[in-house]
Amino acid sequence: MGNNKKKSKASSNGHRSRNGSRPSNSHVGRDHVATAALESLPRAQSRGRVERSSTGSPNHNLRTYEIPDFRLEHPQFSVRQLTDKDKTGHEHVRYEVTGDLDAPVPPIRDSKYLDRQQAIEIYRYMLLNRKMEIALENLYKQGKVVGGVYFGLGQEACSCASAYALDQDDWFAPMIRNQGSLLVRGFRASDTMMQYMAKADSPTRGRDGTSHFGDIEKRNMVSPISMLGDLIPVMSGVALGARLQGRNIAVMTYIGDGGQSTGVTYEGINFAAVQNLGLVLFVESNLWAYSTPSEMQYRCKDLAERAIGYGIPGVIVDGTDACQVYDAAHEAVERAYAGAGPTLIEAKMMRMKGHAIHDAASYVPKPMFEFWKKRDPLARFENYLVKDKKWLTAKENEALIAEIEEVIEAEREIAVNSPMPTPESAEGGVFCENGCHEIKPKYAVPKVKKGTSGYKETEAAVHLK
Ligand SMILES: Cc1ncc(C[n+]2csc(CCOP(=O)(O)OP(=O)(O)O)c2C)c(N)n1
Ligand SMILES: [Mg+2]
Repeated sequence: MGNNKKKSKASSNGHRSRNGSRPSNSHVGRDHVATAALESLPRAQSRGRVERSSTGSPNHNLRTYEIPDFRLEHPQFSVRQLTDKDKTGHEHVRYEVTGDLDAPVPPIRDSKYLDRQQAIEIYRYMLLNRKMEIALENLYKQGKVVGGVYFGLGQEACSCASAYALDQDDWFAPMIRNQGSLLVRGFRASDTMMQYMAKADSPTRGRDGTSHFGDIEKRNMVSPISMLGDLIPVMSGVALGARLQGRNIAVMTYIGDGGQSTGVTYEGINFAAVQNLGLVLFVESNLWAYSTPSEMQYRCKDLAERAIGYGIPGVIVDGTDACQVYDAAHEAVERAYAGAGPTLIEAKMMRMKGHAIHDAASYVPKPMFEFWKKRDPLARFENYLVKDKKWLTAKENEALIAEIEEVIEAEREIAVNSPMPTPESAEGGVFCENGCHEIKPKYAVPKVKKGTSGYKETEAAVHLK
């Protein structure tokens, strides 16, 4: 990050528009474009639509695909890496953004499914999510946090509206940006606060300072796994387990634009695709992975396009629009219940803080923050509910905000007043001990086919030996 600029050299990573500048129905100039509405394609969203070659004869080798894109705007800008040399000859890397950063903020797209009460409820969770994270930042600054703090600023619509689409029997697995999803699933703000403070009453009783806890009893939550992508096969396995117990459930998890390139991500989605498991995968396309811009992470234009390779539906939504997020999640959940397999939902938005509290994100070009600040999911949804739909009066909105502030203050008190764990408690509850909890089928006793007693040695079995 050099200020003593001499000469700027663009890296070979090029200058490419990211964040989906192509209008949803513009297929001009693309060789492989294709077709499919989410609901109408139960398995794969690619269809071999026969194209005509330039001579007019049908080209049977050319497939076409389509990725539905529900956004009402397609931001047109890109980030490139430059290297500056300072007076002493030292090289400094910085990023530059170019493009249309003055575009007007689009409206919220009306939901096909949400009614007034549900929309307000999602807004309430988003408010809780935002205010909880402000409280967490203050707790950190007061020295009350053990370790770091992660934020989902700018991603509250993605976390809250997605989890809101799940039924009680469904499962979810959050990542670091999804503290809002936990609130929707019934965790309290004080749970997350106490967790960061490693308090005795925290979900892990002080054994973990961040978010590594789950709940297999009430809220059907698999603990976050820090190795990026590893939750995906685990969640596919949860869906498979439920199916063996006679149920098609939805299992929702999240992966970042950086994390989605890991090998295990591919394996997990592929397994869910082949087995038709109800995985609902949100790709949180927030333009950064640590300090690496998305331009330097992958070559395809939109990450939803990767769904084509898996043979599953992929859709794009504006991750700052709670209605779009909810609708896509709801349709994916319905597909899961129908046993129609996984869905990949790319939610485009921006990580509005650094990776965690230690990271000031000074490498992010300021105009990018300004562009996305105008697209703040909470402010946009508030405006939609109060001014566009008139589902909340200004007074009701004020009262709701005041109520949330009171709730967060009470939760903060609970968290601060919880004691630190006693040293001797550290020896228990780390490994599963006899009788610590019962592991039993959640939905029903798995149906197993009774095998015949005779085992036939087939060629495959011999080969496996
Ligand atoms: C397999 C693996 N590689 C690297 C890391 C270290 N790491 C943790 S978070 C992160 C960046 C993640 O970026 P992204 O997936 O875009 O998610 P975001 O932080 O933007 O939500 C990295 C590289 C990890 N946890 N796991
Ligand atoms: Mg990211």
